Amino acid sequence: MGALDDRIRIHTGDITRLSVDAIVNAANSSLLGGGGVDGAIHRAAGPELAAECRTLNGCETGDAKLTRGYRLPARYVIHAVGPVWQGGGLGEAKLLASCYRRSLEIASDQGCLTIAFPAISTGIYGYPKDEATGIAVHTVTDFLRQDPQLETVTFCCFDERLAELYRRAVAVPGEG
Ligand code: AR6
Repeated sequence: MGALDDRIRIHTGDITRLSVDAIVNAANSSLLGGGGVDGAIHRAAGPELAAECRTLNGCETGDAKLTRGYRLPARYVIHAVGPVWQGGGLGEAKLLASCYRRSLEIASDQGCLTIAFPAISTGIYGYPKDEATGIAVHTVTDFLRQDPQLETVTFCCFDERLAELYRRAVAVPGEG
């Protein structure tokens, strides 16, 4: 187990291209697909992914479920359901932290060494990006402190502006 700094990476690019043990999908509670990163993951994985998702009976907000990765370079997809931003007074922060934690627990239980996350809830679901990146970094950092197995957690950013927010959050891990 390396220092925490070595175990957190920030990558700018498309998460469907990453050769990690598991990529996390920003899904919705039906798990039946959608737009954004969910659409990209389903397109890259092929129709077998949707077929497996249909057997899972959906997923609660704040939780996550595992499937295989099919045609993706990643072996597994962990489908996490983040909250829709509704102003912050409806437990959004707790739900967002919970879906990061649940994804990490599932990855660890599955024996994954490497996992990559998109910025869950910050697209179609409207979560403010600076707050969401703080929560993501804080939750991942806490998890890595007590989990010796996971080697690297990658925050995969679609653009450089988001990557800069993660760099700041990693430099000053606040309360999230
Ligand atoms: N690789 C990495 N990041 C990406 C990619 C990609 N290929 N595509 C988009 N992003 P969103 P949400 C970023 O909207 O807000 C779907 O319809 C994007 O820039 O994908 O959790 C689901 O089915 C943003 O920073 O997810 C749900 O209904 C982040 O991924 C709903 O959207 C998340 O944006 C979930 O909304």
